[in-house]
Amino acid sequence: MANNINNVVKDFPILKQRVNDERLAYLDNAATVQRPKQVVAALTKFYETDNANVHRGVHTLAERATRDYEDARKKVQHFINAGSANEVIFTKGCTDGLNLVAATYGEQNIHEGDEIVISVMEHHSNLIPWQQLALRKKATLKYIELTADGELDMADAAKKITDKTKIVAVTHASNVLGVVSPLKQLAALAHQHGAVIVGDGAQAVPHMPVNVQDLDIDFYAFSGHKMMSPMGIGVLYGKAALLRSMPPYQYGGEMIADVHRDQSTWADIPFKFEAGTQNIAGAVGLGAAIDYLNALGMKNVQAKEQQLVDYTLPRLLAIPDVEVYGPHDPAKHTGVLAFNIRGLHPHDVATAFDMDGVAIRAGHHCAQPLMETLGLTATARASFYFYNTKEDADQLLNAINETKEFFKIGTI
Ligand code: C6P
Repeated sequence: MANNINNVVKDFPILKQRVNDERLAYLDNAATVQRPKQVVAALTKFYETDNANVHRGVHTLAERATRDYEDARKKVQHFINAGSANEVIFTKGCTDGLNLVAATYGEQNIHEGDEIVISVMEHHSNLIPWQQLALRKKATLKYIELTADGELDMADAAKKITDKTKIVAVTHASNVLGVVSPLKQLAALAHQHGAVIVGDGAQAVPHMPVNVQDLDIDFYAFSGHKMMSPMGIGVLYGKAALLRSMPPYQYGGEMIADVHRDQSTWADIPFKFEAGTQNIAGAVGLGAAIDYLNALGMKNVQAKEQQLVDYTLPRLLAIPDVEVYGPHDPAKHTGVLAFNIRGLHPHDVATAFDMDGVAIRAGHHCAQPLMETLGLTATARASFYFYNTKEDADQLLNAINETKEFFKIGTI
């Protein structure tokens, strides 16, 4: 198991390849990260020795698969410091978890005239479920605005969250601006007004220590694939009392207590929310990814990414004709760096970078209301994970300068 954060690239064979005859600098980690050998090995072991359906069989493989799946749940519990493993629901991913809350808690508790408060920097996954719920219920959707620096405006939050607010749903870390929301303060504010708070942890859990009990958050969703698990597995954390009060999300096998011709009763949490055969191997892979992160230490993961931002952000800001979004102070920035080169479409920038072996993302990043707020249609975005190096950062900075030269930006 790797535990020296500066010597981890050896665990990621995919990073050693060349792309377009250049060294690969993989800087699209906000979209999805790469998997270490240890996670792939855990999946292989599961499929080669333990694979079976869970909770149903009494044979040895079924018992082993059930143990592996429930062990993964306990690993998630400890990783985010949930009070109990039954507050951890396995989902398809962050989007699925947020939709679950809107379709169950939201459907049950939002009525005409109620208010739902989100922020303008939300990813569509933490926006559309609330927008559509508000439309269905004739409720009002309100947006917390940003400060000039691109941070969540807490003064505006204090105005927008009122006694009419029933749900506050805010991202923990932005996938565009690279800012972290003061979720603990928001939770206190929401609770003062009798509202519940939902956190979108997609860009937070992989990158920093997260403690759901300390945040006093009611629901918190994230995806495994952004923290090295297979795709198609994610987690919804919810406080047990709230989860127990909610109707099921989907109906079918596994989520029932008793089924009769005319009526049925439901299993206790978390199973009430896990209808049908789940992504068992995905959960096992997520458990292995958590083992890997624990061996590194989440404080070290966060510190390593901060070093990369401390190095890259001032250099990015110093390049003429480059505009960087979000705070310019590296201490206020996660490893997500969104920028534009004057006169160039971000898609052309990303294509040009690919020729230099630099993988970044370009587009609206599933945050169109944020783009509208910033007066943009799209940005380029480089995003770090702990396995990135100063060499990757230099390759990014060189790609910017080369692309500017190629398109004669700043010379005409
Ligand atoms: N953002 C990005 O490149 P899923 O697709 O369910 O794993 O995650 C959705 C999601 C929710 N919230 C935030 C803050 C996110 O960043 C994402 C995924 C990717 O920015 C894909 S659009």
